[in-house]
Amino acid sequence: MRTFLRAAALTAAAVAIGSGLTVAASSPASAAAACPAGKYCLYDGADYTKLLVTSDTRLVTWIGAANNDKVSSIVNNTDSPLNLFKNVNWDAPAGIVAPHSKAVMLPVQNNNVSSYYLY
Ligand SMILES: [Ca+2]
Repeated sequence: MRTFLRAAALTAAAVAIGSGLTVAASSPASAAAACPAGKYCLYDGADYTKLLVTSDTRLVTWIGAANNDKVSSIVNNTDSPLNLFKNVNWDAPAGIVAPHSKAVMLPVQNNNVSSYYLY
């Protein structure tokens, strides 16, 4: 019984250490810093977590089924504004993220991006 308890305690400690590392790696500062120079990054999380897209593609008429209506925060590390739209084919503007800046989607635009262009 005593041995079993010690093993359980060690396992719990290992899980706690693992969780701590995960939290540190996904903090807002490190996530934003992780978006490469010259690229934009789209995140599902409102705090620059849960990365969906890292790209420098200029014209995207459809974000794709896996990423549709999920974008909650954006890092734009390019030299151009990133123009976001609620519908496919750049219909219904949802905001513009200036070059070399980051933004969290307003509640009314949150989880509502379906297309975008960088220009
Ligand atoms: Ca989201």
